[in-house]
Amino acid sequence: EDVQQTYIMIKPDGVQRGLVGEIISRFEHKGFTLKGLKLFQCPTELAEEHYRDLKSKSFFPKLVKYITSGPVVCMAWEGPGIVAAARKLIGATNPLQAEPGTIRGDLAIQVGRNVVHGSDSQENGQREVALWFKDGELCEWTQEITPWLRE
Ligand code: DAT
Ligand code: MG
Repeated sequence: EDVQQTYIMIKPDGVQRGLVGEIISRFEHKGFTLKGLKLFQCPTELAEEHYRDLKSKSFFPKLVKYITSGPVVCMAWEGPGIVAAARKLIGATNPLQAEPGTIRGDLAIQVGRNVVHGSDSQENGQREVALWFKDGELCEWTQEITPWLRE
């Protein structure tokens, strides 16, 4: 079975707007497994490393300022095919293009305030979980309802 890990982050606008519970619920209700969770004030260097592939973009300084503008909620989630599935739950980068029913499609109106991040590949899922969580911050646990979610 194709069990993967992905890094999901509720951005400062999501925290300020009181959307933390709503966003976590989307992943919980889907049936994925939470492996790590924390409220965290992100330092500039970490935001720059997280978004290193976008360093050459004109919006990069604004993006780093936004991500560091208040606490974020960092999450590691696990499940079969979760990297692509989480991207679908999140919706398109531009919330006005995101389908209704997705997090961004339902809860946001602007690319610069799109409330949530999700890793875009299995490799980045591994990289980002390792970047945002220290050893010991992830929890190894058995979700007892798993047989009701997966056969
Ligand atoms: P995603 O977050 O959907 O993976 P991305 O990795 O291409 O999108 O970009 C990371 C973030 O950068 C995105 O969530 C919001 C911001 N961003 C992307 N394109 C932008 C643009 N054209 N103008 C302003 N911000 C942008
Ligand atoms: Mg991305």
